[in-house]
Amino acid sequence: MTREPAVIYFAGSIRGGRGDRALYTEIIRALKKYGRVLTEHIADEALTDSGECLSDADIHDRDLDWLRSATCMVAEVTTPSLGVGYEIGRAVEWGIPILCLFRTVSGRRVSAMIAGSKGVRMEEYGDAADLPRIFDTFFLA
Ligand code: 6IA
Repeated sequence: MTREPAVIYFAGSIRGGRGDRALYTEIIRALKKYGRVLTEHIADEALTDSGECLSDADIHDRDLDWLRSATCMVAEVTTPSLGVGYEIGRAVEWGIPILCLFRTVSGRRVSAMIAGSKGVRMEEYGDAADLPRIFDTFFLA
């Protein structure tokens, strides 16, 4: 049986902090093996408040439309982000499968509201080299 390519909503911190932006590029590259990524702009270096022409309300509504249309969500949660947490909550509510990626080396701990949610699959990793194994299990197992 052939498997349909996934429609992937990738979430990562924007106003929460851009320290992991380069890593988001690697994650998106690795995700493309499994399907279409709706949110490649998350890794865009040019994504700044000064360059954004949409209102906050337009961004919110557009992103939730994309999230609702996705077959799964992958969220990098090492850099804490209100927006990513909110998107995870909505995806849980809608029954969308969610993979959360967290880098243990950060010395941080993920919010209990994410780590403790039954709707979330949490995977800890060291660096991008660990992603193919995690993605194979999530998408192909
Ligand atoms: O609270 P945060 O900004 O860190 O939230 C990031 C999350 O919310 C991401 O996963 C995105 O899906 C969504 N999001 C938040 N802001 C934007 C945005 N521009 N464009 C697209 N998605 C967004 C906001 C203005 C920005 C250029 C600073």
